[in-house]
Amino acid sequence: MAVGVVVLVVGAALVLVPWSGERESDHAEGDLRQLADARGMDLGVAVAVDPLARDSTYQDVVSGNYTSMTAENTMKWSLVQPERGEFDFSGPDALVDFADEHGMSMRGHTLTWHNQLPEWLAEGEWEEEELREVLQEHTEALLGRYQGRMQAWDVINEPFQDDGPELRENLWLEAMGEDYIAHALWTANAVDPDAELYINEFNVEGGGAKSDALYELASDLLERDVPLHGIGFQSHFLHGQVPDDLVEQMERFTDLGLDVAVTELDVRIPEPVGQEQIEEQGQEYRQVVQACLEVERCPGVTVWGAAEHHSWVPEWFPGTAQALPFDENYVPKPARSGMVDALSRRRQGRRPSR
Ligand code: 9MR
Repeated sequence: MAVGVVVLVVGAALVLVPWSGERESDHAEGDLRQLADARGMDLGVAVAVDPLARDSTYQDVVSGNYTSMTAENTMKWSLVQPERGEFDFSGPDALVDFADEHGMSMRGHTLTWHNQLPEWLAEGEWEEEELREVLQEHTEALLGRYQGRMQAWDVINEPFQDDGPELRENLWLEAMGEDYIAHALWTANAVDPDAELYINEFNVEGGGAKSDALYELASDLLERDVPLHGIGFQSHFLHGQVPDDLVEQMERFTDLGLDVAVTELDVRIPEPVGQEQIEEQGQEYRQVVQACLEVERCPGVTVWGAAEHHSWVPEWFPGTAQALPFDENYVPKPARSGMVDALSRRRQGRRPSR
């Protein structure tokens, strides 16, 4: 086997990657999209507007491997309503149209969050009633525009503090109190009654105090008949730290009657990234897809980006890289094969087709 060294430019860093000339034939090939469809599972990818408009390889990777798309940024508040009452739907329209043209489903991301808010909203001093009006207008405009075309919406994004069980002190909480969560879900449900409504969170995939707090919140909302349908396990993992008990953690929530989707999967590897870690990462992707297949109410897994050069990881976690199933040349990695492998395994008595 020819083993060389390829110099990759990852962000600002140079990374030496031992590269196997036969690596593709070493791993499971297969039509990822077809396999996911056959297993009744959504396999999604977060997409960005620019490469989707201009880069035909990007388009092929997205539509050739995945069954579903999430808007990585373009449906966020700062881009949709940059000034109060002024909406820009060019990006969201492009994504939703692409999904329709390619027979893909869409997850909407996101409605209430503390990040990527326009200045007028982030810096305003809001009384409860006025902020409710703002949320109502935005929900009607955004969710209303795509009503019937979105499978799911992340209505509540990252409601808890990064590492803690306390609710995050965002502007929604400050103006409306804890009930902003129920209120946003009711508002979204009234506008798009067909969409599955989610709370999407990170650092909850392996249990712990934050996960317990999310569990309490979800239980409380369901007891009050609030329209909450699913929990998103974001799943931004560090290589070597994919939780072993992912299935149990998901089932804790599905036992409440909720769906649990993996919504933002990536597995970042500390540099220098070698072939061994790339191979191990393949098993980690396999593990996550397999976990979703084992959990009856897991509708699917979404990876957070089409290829390395579109990943948020190198910029946000300097010193780590190669978190996705395709590299910066759109070459599929063992991570893709790991997903193929999980989807190809015969299992008994599994999911009814959707
Ligand atoms: O991937 C997104 C990146 O391009 C943006 O700069 C960033 C801004 O906060 O948001 C990223 O997406 C986040 C997602 O919306 C919510 N969960 C965490 C994701 C990674 O930061």
